[in-house]
Amino acid sequence: MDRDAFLERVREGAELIKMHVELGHTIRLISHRDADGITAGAVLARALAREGANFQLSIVKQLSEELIDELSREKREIYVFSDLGSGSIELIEKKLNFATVVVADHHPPERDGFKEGDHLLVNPVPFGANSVRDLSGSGVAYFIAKEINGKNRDLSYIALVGAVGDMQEVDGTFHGLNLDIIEDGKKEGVLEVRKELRLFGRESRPLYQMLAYSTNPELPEITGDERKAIEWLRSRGFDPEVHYWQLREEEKRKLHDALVVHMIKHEAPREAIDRLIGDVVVSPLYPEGDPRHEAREFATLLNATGRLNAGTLGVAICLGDEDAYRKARKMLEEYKKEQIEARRFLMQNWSSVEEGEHAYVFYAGRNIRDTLVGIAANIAINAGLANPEKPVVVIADSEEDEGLVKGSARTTERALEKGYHLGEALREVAEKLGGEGGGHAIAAGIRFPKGRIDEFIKLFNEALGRQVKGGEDRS
Ligand SMILES: [Mn+2]
Repeated sequence: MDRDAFLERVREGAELIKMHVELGHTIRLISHRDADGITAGAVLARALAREGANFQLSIVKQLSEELIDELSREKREIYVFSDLGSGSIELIEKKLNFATVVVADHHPPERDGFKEGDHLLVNPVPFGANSVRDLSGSGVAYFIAKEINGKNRDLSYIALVGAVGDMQEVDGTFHGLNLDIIEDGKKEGVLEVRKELRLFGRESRPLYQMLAYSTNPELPEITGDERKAIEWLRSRGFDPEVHYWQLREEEKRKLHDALVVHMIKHEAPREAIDRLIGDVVVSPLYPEGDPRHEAREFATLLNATGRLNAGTLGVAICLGDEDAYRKARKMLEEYKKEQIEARRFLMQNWSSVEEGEHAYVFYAGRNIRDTLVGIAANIAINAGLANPEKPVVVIADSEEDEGLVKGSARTTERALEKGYHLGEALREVAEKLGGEGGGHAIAAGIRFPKGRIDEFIKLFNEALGRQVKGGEDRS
Protein backbone atom coordinates (compact mmCIF):
# COMPACT_ATOMS: atom_id res chain seq x y z
CA MET A 1 0.00 0.00 0.00
CA ASP A 2 1.00 3.66 -0.41
CA ARG A 3 1.76 4.43 3.24
CA ASP A 4 3.03 7.94 2.71
CA ALA A 5 -0.07 9.01 0.82
CA PHE A 6 -2.28 7.54 3.56
CA LEU A 7 -0.28 9.24 6.31
CA GLU A 8 -0.58 12.53 4.41
CA ARG A 9 -4.36 12.05 4.44
CA VAL A 10 -4.19 11.35 8.18
CA ARG A 11 -2.35 14.65 8.63
CA GLU A 12 -5.04 16.52 6.71
CA GLY A 13 -7.70 14.95 8.94
CA ALA A 14 -5.82 15.88 12.10
CA GLU A 15 -5.37 19.45 10.81
CA LEU A 16 -9.10 19.88 10.13
CA ILE A 17 -9.95 18.66 13.63
CA LYS A 18 -7.29 20.82 15.27
CA MET A 19 -8.51 23.88 13.43
CA HIS A 20 -12.02 23.42 14.82
CA VAL A 21 -10.63 22.80 18.29
CA GLU A 22 -8.79 26.10 18.09
CA LEU A 23 -11.98 27.83 16.99
CA GLY A 24 -13.64 26.51 20.16
CA HIS A 25 -16.18 24.37 18.29
CA THR A 26 -17.70 21.30 19.87
CA ILE A 27 -16.44 18.24 17.96
CA ARG A 28 -19.34 15.90 17.21
CA LEU A 29 -18.13 12.27 17.32
CA ILE A 30 -20.17 9.35 16.04
CA SER A 31 -18.78 5.83 16.28
CA HIS A 32 -19.85 2.26 15.68
CA ARG A 33 -21.09 0.16 18.59
CA ASP A 34 -18.78 -2.86 18.28
CA ALA A 35 -15.44 -3.13 20.08
CA ASP A 36 -13.60 -1.53 17.16
CA GLY A 37 -15.98 1.43 17.07
CA ILE A 38 -16.05 1.86 20.85
CA THR A 39 -12.23 1.93 21.03
CA ALA A 40 -12.10 4.29 18.02
CA GLY A 41 -14.48 6.65 19.83
CA ALA A 42 -12.43 6.37 23.02
CA VAL A 43 -9.15 7.13 21.24
CA LEU A 44 -10.61 10.27 19.62
CA ALA A 45 -12.35 11.34 22.83
CA ARG A 46 -9.14 11.07 24.86
CA ALA A 47 -7.16 12.91 22.16
CA LEU A 48 -9.71 15.76 22.17
CA ALA A 49 -9.87 15.93 25.96
CA ARG A 50 -6.08 16.28 25.99
CA GLU A 51 -6.35 19.32 23.74
CA GLY A 52 -8.93 20.80 26.09
CA ALA A 53 -11.59 20.51 23.39
CA ASN A 54 -15.32 20.14 23.84
CA PHE A 55 -16.78 17.08 22.23
CA GLN A 56 -19.94 15.02 22.18
CA LEU A 57 -19.81 11.30 21.41
CA SER A 58 -22.55 8.89 20.33
CA ILE A 59 -22.11 5.14 19.87
CA VAL A 60 -24.55 3.90 17.22
CA LYS A 61 -25.61 0.59 15.71
CA GLN A 62 -25.42 1.87 12.14
CA LEU A 63 -25.31 5.08 10.16
CA SER A 64 -28.82 5.26 8.73
CA GLU A 65 -30.28 8.09 6.67
CA GLU A 66 -32.53 8.97 9.64
CA LEU A 67 -29.49 9.32 11.89
CA ILE A 68 -27.72 11.57 9.39
CA ASP A 69 -30.90 13.69 9.21
CA GLU A 70 -30.95 13.91 13.00
CA LEU A 71 -27.28 14.88 13.12
CA SER A 72 -27.79 17.53 10.47
CA ARG A 73 -30.50 19.14 12.59
CA GLU A 74 -27.89 19.62 15.33
CA LYS A 75 -26.19 22.12 12.99
CA ARG A 76 -22.63 21.46 14.19
CA GLU A 77 -19.53 22.95 12.64
CA ILE A 78 -17.72 19.59 12.51
CA TYR A 79 -18.67 15.91 12.55
CA VAL A 80 -16.18 13.08 12.93
CA PHE A 81 -17.34 9.55 12.10
CA SER A 82 -15.25 6.57 13.15
CA ASP A 83 -15.46 2.90 12.14
CA LEU A 84 -18.40 3.87 9.91
CA GLY A 85 -19.29 6.40 7.23
CA SER A 86 -17.48 4.93 4.22
CA GLY A 87 -20.75 3.54 2.92
CA SER A 88 -22.56 6.87 3.31
CA ILE A 89 -20.31 9.25 1.36
CA GLU A 90 -23.05 10.48 -0.91
CA LEU A 91 -25.55 10.95 1.94
CA ILE A 92 -23.00 12.85 4.01
CA GLU A 93 -22.16 15.08 1.03
CA LYS A 94 -25.82 15.84 0.53
CA LYS A 95 -27.03 16.27 4.12
CA LEU A 96 -23.99 17.64 5.95
CA ASN A 97 -22.87 20.04 3.20
CA PHE A 98 -22.87 22.93 5.69
CA ALA A 99 -20.23 21.36 7.96
CA THR A 100 -16.73 19.94 8.06
CA VAL A 101 -16.79 16.14 8.07
CA VAL A 102 -13.96 13.69 8.77
CA VAL A 103 -14.68 10.02 8.17
CA ALA A 104 -12.07 7.86 9.95
CA ASP A 105 -12.86 4.36 8.76
CA HIS A 106 -11.46 1.15 7.27
CA HIS A 107 -14.48 -0.35 5.49
CA PRO A 108 -14.23 -0.44 1.69
CA PRO A 109 -15.67 2.97 0.72
CA GLU A 110 -18.44 3.51 -1.80
CA ARG A 111 -16.11 6.02 -3.54
CA ASP A 112 -12.40 6.82 -3.14
CA GLY A 113 -13.21 10.12 -1.44
CA PHE A 114 -15.41 13.20 -1.12
CA LYS A 115 -15.73 15.84 -3.80
CA GLU A 116 -15.77 18.77 -1.36
CA GLY A 117 -12.68 20.09 0.41
CA ASP A 118 -14.44 20.35 3.78
CA HIS A 119 -15.25 16.66 3.71
CA LEU A 120 -12.38 14.23 4.17
CA LEU A 121 -12.20 10.45 3.96
CA VAL A 122 -9.36 9.02 6.03
CA ASN A 123 -9.41 5.38 4.98
CA PRO A 124 -6.43 3.17 4.11
CA VAL A 125 -8.34 1.01 1.61
CA PRO A 126 -8.11 3.38 -1.42
CA PHE A 127 -4.34 3.46 -0.73
CA GLY A 128 -4.10 -0.28 -1.18
CA ALA A 129 -4.64 -1.60 2.36
CA ASN A 130 -6.65 -4.71 3.14
CA SER A 131 -9.68 -3.64 5.21
CA VAL A 132 -9.88 -6.84 7.23
CA ARG A 133 -6.26 -7.25 8.29
CA ASP A 134 -4.10 -4.14 7.79
CA LEU A 135 -5.92 -1.57 9.94
CA SER A 136 -9.21 -1.29 11.84
CA GLY A 137 -11.38 1.73 12.63
CA SER A 138 -9.67 2.21 15.99
CA GLY A 139 -6.34 2.10 14.15
CA VAL A 140 -7.37 4.92 11.80
CA ALA A 141 -8.55 6.90 14.84
CA TYR A 142 -5.20 6.17 16.51
CA PHE A 143 -3.15 7.51 13.59
CA ILE A 144 -5.21 10.71 13.64
CA ALA A 145 -4.86 11.01 17.44
CA LYS A 146 -1.11 10.51 17.21
CA GLU A 147 -0.93 13.25 14.60
CA ILE A 148 -2.91 15.61 16.84
CA ASN A 149 -0.48 15.00 19.70
CA GLY A 150 2.41 12.54 20.05
CA LYS A 151 1.35 11.89 23.65
CA ASN A 152 -1.54 9.86 22.28
CA ARG A 153 0.86 7.00 21.54
CA ASP A 154 -0.16 5.73 24.97
CA LEU A 155 -3.55 4.90 23.37
CA SER A 156 -1.93 2.20 21.22
CA TYR A 157 -3.19 -0.64 23.44
CA ILE A 158 -6.80 0.58 23.21
CA ALA A 159 -6.37 0.87 19.43
CA LEU A 160 -5.18 -2.75 19.22
CA VAL A 161 -8.09 -3.94 21.35
CA GLY A 162 -10.28 -2.62 18.52
CA ALA A 163 -8.17 -4.42 15.90
CA VAL A 164 -8.53 -7.69 17.82
CA GLY A 165 -12.27 -7.02 18.20
CA ASP A 166 -12.46 -6.92 14.41
CA MET A 167 -10.32 -10.11 14.26
CA GLN A 168 -7.60 -8.48 12.20
CA GLU A 169 -5.15 -11.19 13.38
CA VAL A 170 -7.50 -14.03 12.50
CA ASP A 171 -4.69 -16.02 10.84
CA GLY A 172 -2.54 -15.73 13.98
CA THR A 173 -0.44 -12.63 13.19
CA PHE A 174 -0.89 -8.89 12.79
CA HIS A 175 -0.27 -7.22 9.44
CA GLY A 176 0.18 -3.85 7.77
CA LEU A 177 -0.29 -0.66 9.74
CA ASN A 178 -1.33 -2.66 12.81
CA LEU A 179 2.39 -3.45 13.17
CA ASP A 180 3.15 0.28 13.54
CA ILE A 181 0.69 0.50 16.42
CA ILE A 182 2.37 -2.49 18.08
CA GLU A 183 5.79 -0.81 17.73
CA ASP A 184 4.44 2.38 19.34
CA GLY A 185 2.84 0.40 22.14
CA LYS A 186 6.03 -1.52 22.92
CA LYS A 187 8.04 1.71 23.07
CA GLU A 188 5.43 3.27 25.34
CA GLY A 189 5.41 0.19 27.55
CA VAL A 190 1.63 -0.15 27.30
CA LEU A 191 1.51 -3.51 25.54
CA GLU A 192 3.33 -6.73 24.78
CA VAL A 193 2.73 -9.24 22.02
CA ARG A 194 3.32 -12.86 23.00
CA LYS A 195 3.20 -16.10 21.03
CA GLU A 196 0.57 -17.91 23.03
CA LEU A 197 -2.55 -20.02 22.85
CA ARG A 198 -5.10 -17.85 21.04
CA LEU A 199 -8.25 -19.33 22.59
CA PHE A 200 -10.64 -17.03 24.45
CA GLY A 201 -10.42 -16.98 28.22
CA ARG A 202 -6.73 -16.51 29.02
CA GLU A 203 -7.59 -14.26 31.98
CA SER A 204 -11.02 -15.19 33.22
CA ARG A 205 -11.76 -18.84 32.39
CA PRO A 206 -10.39 -21.98 33.99
CA LEU A 207 -8.44 -24.09 31.46
CA TYR A 208 -11.18 -26.68 31.02
CA GLN A 209 -13.64 -23.97 29.96
CA MET A 210 -11.09 -22.30 27.74
CA LEU A 211 -10.82 -25.59 25.84
CA ALA A 212 -14.45 -26.72 26.01
CA TYR A 213 -15.75 -23.38 24.67
CA SER A 214 -13.19 -23.07 21.92
CA THR A 215 -14.95 -22.62 18.60
CA ASN A 216 -12.22 -20.87 16.62
CA PRO A 217 -10.59 -23.25 16.00
CA GLU A 218 -12.70 -26.17 17.18
CA LEU A 219 -10.83 -28.78 19.20
CA PRO A 220 -11.97 -32.21 18.01
CA GLU A 221 -13.75 -34.17 20.78
CA ILE A 222 -13.11 -31.41 23.35
CA THR A 223 -15.12 -28.42 22.13
CA GLY A 224 -18.62 -28.56 23.58
CA ASP A 225 -17.82 -31.11 26.26
CA GLU A 226 -16.60 -29.83 29.64
CA ARG A 227 -16.17 -33.33 31.07
CA LYS A 228 -13.95 -34.42 28.19
CA ALA A 229 -11.93 -31.21 28.52
CA ILE A 230 -11.35 -31.96 32.22
CA GLU A 231 -10.29 -35.56 31.48
CA TRP A 232 -8.03 -34.47 28.65
CA LEU A 233 -6.26 -31.92 30.86
CA ARG A 234 -5.91 -34.28 33.85
CA SER A 235 -4.50 -37.08 31.75
CA ARG A 236 -1.79 -34.70 30.56
CA GLY A 237 -0.91 -33.47 34.03
CA PHE A 238 -2.78 -30.15 34.10
CA ASP A 239 -5.08 -28.84 36.81
CA PRO A 240 -8.30 -28.07 34.88
CA GLU A 241 -9.26 -25.31 37.31
CA VAL A 242 -6.13 -23.25 36.74
CA HIS A 243 -6.21 -20.22 34.42
CA TYR A 244 -3.90 -20.00 31.43
CA TRP A 245 -2.23 -16.85 32.72
CA GLN A 246 -1.22 -18.73 35.89
CA LEU A 247 0.80 -21.35 33.98
CA ARG A 248 4.60 -21.16 33.98
CA GLU A 249 6.25 -20.72 30.56
CA GLU A 250 7.27 -24.39 30.37
CA GLU A 251 3.72 -25.47 31.28
CA LYS A 252 2.33 -23.25 28.53
CA ARG A 253 4.70 -24.87 26.04
CA LYS A 254 3.70 -28.33 27.22
CA LEU A 255 0.03 -27.44 26.77
CA HIS A 256 0.64 -26.03 23.27
CA ASP A 257 2.51 -29.19 22.22
CA ALA A 258 -0.21 -31.45 23.62
CA LEU A 259 -2.91 -29.50 21.77
CA VAL A 260 -1.03 -29.56 18.47
CA VAL A 261 -0.48 -33.32 18.79
CA HIS A 262 -4.18 -33.74 19.59
CA MET A 263 -5.21 -31.72 16.54
CA ILE A 264 -2.86 -33.60 14.21
CA LYS A 265 -4.06 -36.93 15.59
CA HIS A 266 -7.64 -35.93 14.78
CA GLU A 267 -6.68 -34.72 11.32
CA ALA A 268 -7.73 -31.14 11.98
CA PRO A 269 -7.21 -28.80 9.02
CA ARG A 270 -3.72 -27.36 8.75
CA GLU A 271 -4.85 -23.72 9.06
CA ALA A 272 -6.76 -24.54 12.25
CA ILE A 273 -3.56 -25.92 13.77
CA ASP A 274 -1.55 -22.95 12.49
CA ARG A 275 -3.74 -20.34 14.15
CA LEU A 276 -3.97 -22.15 17.49
CA ILE A 277 -0.81 -20.44 18.68
CA GLY A 278 0.03 -16.91 17.61
CA ASP A 279 -0.04 -13.21 18.49
CA VAL A 280 -1.72 -12.45 21.81
CA VAL A 281 -1.72 -8.83 23.00
CA VAL A 282 -1.50 -8.14 26.73
CA SER A 283 -1.09 -4.91 28.66
CA PRO A 284 0.88 -4.29 31.84
CA LEU A 285 -1.57 -1.46 32.58
CA TYR A 286 -3.93 -4.03 34.08
CA PRO A 287 -3.31 -6.90 36.51
CA GLU A 288 -3.14 -10.52 35.29
CA GLY A 289 -6.56 -12.17 35.57
CA ASP A 290 -8.38 -8.93 34.67
CA PRO A 291 -10.26 -9.20 31.34
CA ARG A 292 -8.78 -5.83 30.36
CA HIS A 293 -5.29 -7.35 30.60
CA GLU A 294 -5.66 -9.19 27.28
CA ALA A 295 -6.98 -7.61 24.09
CA ARG A 296 -9.46 -10.32 23.09
CA GLU A 297 -11.15 -10.46 26.49
CA PHE A 298 -11.18 -6.67 26.63
CA ALA A 299 -12.78 -6.52 23.18
CA THR A 300 -15.42 -9.07 24.20
CA LEU A 301 -16.35 -6.98 27.23
CA LEU A 302 -16.69 -3.88 25.02
CA ASN A 303 -18.75 -5.74 22.42
CA ALA A 304 -21.13 -6.77 25.17
CA THR A 305 -21.61 -3.20 26.36
CA GLY A 306 -22.41 -2.23 22.77
CA ARG A 307 -24.96 -4.99 22.35
CA LEU A 308 -26.62 -3.97 25.62
CA ASN A 309 -26.93 -0.41 24.26
CA ALA A 310 -24.33 0.82 26.71
CA GLY A 311 -21.55 1.65 24.26
CA THR A 312 -20.64 4.88 26.04
CA LEU A 313 -20.04 2.80 29.17
CA GLY A 314 -17.56 0.85 27.04
CA VAL A 315 -15.87 4.11 26.05
CA ALA A 316 -15.59 5.07 29.72
CA ILE A 317 -13.93 1.70 30.44
CA CYS A 318 -11.36 2.40 27.72
CA LEU A 319 -10.67 5.75 29.33
CA GLY A 320 -9.83 4.00 32.61
CA ASP A 321 -13.07 4.58 34.50
CA GLU A 322 -13.12 1.87 37.21
CA ASP A 323 -16.76 2.55 38.12
CA ALA A 324 -17.81 2.01 34.51
CA TYR A 325 -15.86 -1.24 34.49
CA ARG A 326 -17.60 -2.53 37.62
CA LYS A 327 -20.98 -1.50 36.22
CA ALA A 328 -20.32 -3.30 32.94
CA ARG A 329 -19.23 -6.47 34.75
CA LYS A 330 -22.47 -6.40 36.72
CA MET A 331 -24.54 -5.84 33.59
CA LEU A 332 -22.83 -8.80 31.96
CA GLU A 333 -23.52 -11.01 34.95
CA GLU A 334 -27.18 -10.05 34.85
CA TYR A 335 -27.26 -10.69 31.12
CA LYS A 336 -25.78 -14.14 31.67
CA LYS A 337 -28.31 -14.82 34.43
CA GLU A 338 -31.14 -13.84 32.10
CA GLN A 339 -29.76 -16.25 29.51
CA ILE A 340 -29.77 -19.06 32.04
CA GLU A 341 -33.35 -18.21 33.01
CA ALA A 342 -34.41 -18.09 29.36
CA ARG A 343 -32.87 -21.51 28.91
CA ARG A 344 -34.74 -22.90 31.92
CA PHE A 345 -38.04 -21.44 30.70
CA LEU A 346 -37.53 -22.92 27.27
CA MET A 347 -36.67 -26.39 28.63
CA GLN A 348 -39.66 -26.44 30.99
CA ASN A 349 -42.19 -25.16 28.45
CA TRP A 350 -41.01 -26.68 25.20
CA SER A 351 -44.11 -28.91 25.12
CA SER A 352 -46.15 -25.83 24.17
CA VAL A 353 -44.15 -25.31 20.97
CA GLU A 354 -46.11 -25.24 17.71
CA GLU A 355 -44.40 -27.81 15.51
CA GLY A 356 -45.34 -27.39 11.85
CA GLU A 357 -44.19 -29.27 8.79
CA HIS A 358 -41.16 -26.99 8.33
CA ALA A 359 -40.60 -25.08 11.56
CA TYR A 360 -41.01 -24.89 15.30
CA VAL A 361 -42.58 -21.69 16.63
CA PHE A 362 -42.26 -21.01 20.35
CA TYR A 363 -44.11 -18.03 21.82
CA ALA A 364 -42.62 -16.92 25.15
CA GLY A 365 -44.73 -13.84 25.86
CA ARG A 366 -42.89 -11.80 28.48
CA ASN A 367 -41.00 -14.75 29.95
CA ILE A 368 -38.01 -14.30 27.65
CA ARG A 369 -36.64 -10.82 26.93
CA ASP A 370 -37.02 -9.71 23.32
CA THR A 371 -33.25 -9.18 23.11
CA LEU A 372 -32.68 -12.86 23.88
CA VAL A 373 -34.97 -14.57 21.36
CA GLY A 374 -32.06 -15.34 18.99
CA ILE A 375 -30.04 -16.91 21.78
CA ALA A 376 -33.14 -18.84 22.91
CA ALA A 377 -33.67 -20.23 19.39
CA ASN A 378 -30.05 -21.40 19.35
CA ILE A 379 -30.49 -23.02 22.75
CA ALA A 380 -33.52 -24.96 21.48
CA ILE A 381 -31.35 -26.39 18.71
CA ASN A 382 -28.15 -26.98 20.70
CA ALA A 383 -29.89 -28.44 23.75
CA GLY A 384 -31.58 -31.01 21.54
CA LEU A 385 -35.14 -29.74 22.05
CA ALA A 386 -35.62 -29.30 18.31
CA ASN A 387 -34.84 -31.61 15.43
CA PRO A 388 -31.78 -29.88 13.93
CA GLU A 389 -33.17 -30.24 10.41
CA LYS A 390 -36.14 -28.03 11.20
CA PRO A 391 -35.79 -24.24 11.76
CA VAL A 392 -36.79 -22.74 15.13
CA VAL A 393 -38.47 -19.38 15.78
CA VAL A 394 -38.71 -17.97 19.30
CA ILE A 395 -41.09 -15.04 19.73
CA ALA A 396 -41.42 -12.64 22.67
CA ASP A 397 -43.46 -9.52 23.39
CA SER A 398 -41.66 -6.37 22.30
CA GLU A 399 -40.31 -4.29 25.15
CA GLU A 400 -40.49 -1.12 23.12
CA ASP A 401 -43.98 -1.45 21.69
CA GLU A 402 -46.84 -3.25 23.44
CA GLY A 403 -48.61 -3.94 20.17
CA LEU A 404 -45.70 -5.85 18.65
CA VAL A 405 -43.88 -9.14 19.07
CA LYS A 406 -40.27 -9.81 18.14
CA GLY A 407 -39.06 -13.14 16.78
CA SER A 408 -35.75 -14.71 15.83
CA ALA A 409 -35.32 -17.69 13.55
CA ARG A 410 -32.30 -19.97 13.68
CA THR A 411 -31.32 -23.19 12.00
CA THR A 412 -28.35 -25.40 11.11
CA GLU A 413 -26.15 -25.86 8.03
CA ARG A 414 -27.74 -29.27 7.64
CA ALA A 415 -31.23 -27.76 7.37
CA LEU A 416 -30.03 -25.17 4.84
CA GLU A 417 -29.13 -28.00 2.46
CA LYS A 418 -32.86 -28.52 1.98
CA GLY A 419 -33.11 -25.05 0.45
CA TYR A 420 -34.32 -22.96 3.40
CA HIS A 421 -33.49 -19.24 3.54
CA LEU A 422 -34.86 -17.89 6.83
CA GLY A 423 -34.21 -14.24 6.00
CA GLU A 424 -36.16 -14.40 2.74
CA ALA A 425 -38.99 -16.35 4.38
CA LEU A 426 -39.32 -13.83 7.23
CA ARG A 427 -39.19 -10.86 4.86
CA GLU A 428 -42.01 -12.37 2.80
CA VAL A 429 -44.13 -13.19 5.86
CA ALA A 430 -43.51 -9.77 7.44
CA GLU A 431 -44.88 -8.06 4.35
CA LYS A 432 -48.11 -10.02 4.63
CA LEU A 433 -48.43 -9.37 8.37
CA GLY A 434 -47.65 -5.66 8.27
CA GLY A 435 -44.28 -5.99 9.99
CA GLU A 436 -40.58 -5.97 9.23
CA GLY A 437 -38.38 -8.99 8.70
CA GLY A 438 -35.26 -10.32 7.02
CA GLY A 439 -31.69 -11.46 7.57
CA HIS A 440 -29.37 -14.28 6.65
CA ALA A 441 -30.24 -17.78 5.44
CA ILE A 442 -29.24 -19.31 8.78
CA ALA A 443 -30.29 -16.52 11.18
CA ALA A 444 -32.99 -13.90 10.75
CA GLY A 445 -35.47 -11.74 12.63
CA ILE A 446 -38.99 -10.33 12.43
CA ARG A 447 -41.34 -7.88 14.17
CA PHE A 448 -45.10 -7.93 13.63
CA PRO A 449 -48.42 -7.12 15.35
CA LYS A 450 -49.05 -9.22 18.45
CA GLY A 451 -52.51 -10.50 17.46
CA ARG A 452 -51.23 -12.31 14.37
CA ILE A 453 -49.10 -15.15 15.77
CA ASP A 454 -51.39 -17.92 14.47
CA GLU A 455 -51.22 -16.44 10.99
CA PHE A 456 -47.45 -16.17 11.32
CA ILE A 457 -47.13 -19.88 12.10
CA LYS A 458 -49.15 -20.81 9.02
CA LEU A 459 -47.46 -18.33 6.65
CA PHE A 460 -43.93 -19.14 7.82
CA ASN A 461 -44.40 -22.88 7.31
CA GLU A 462 -45.84 -22.21 3.87
CA ALA A 463 -42.97 -19.90 2.88
CA LEU A 464 -40.37 -22.49 3.95
CA GLY A 465 -42.34 -25.19 2.15
CA ARG A 466 -42.15 -23.25 -1.10
CA GLN A 467 -38.37 -22.85 -0.69
CA VAL A 468 -37.88 -26.59 -0.36
CA LYS A 469 -40.15 -27.23 -3.33
CA GLY A 470 -38.40 -24.50 -5.36
CA GLY A 471 -35.09 -26.22 -4.60
CA GLU A 472 -36.43 -29.54 -5.89
CA ASP A 473 -37.63 -27.92 -9.11
CA ARG A 474 -34.19 -26.53 -9.78
CA SER A 475 -32.42 -29.84 -9.30
MN1 LIG B 1 -14.23 -2.00 12.31
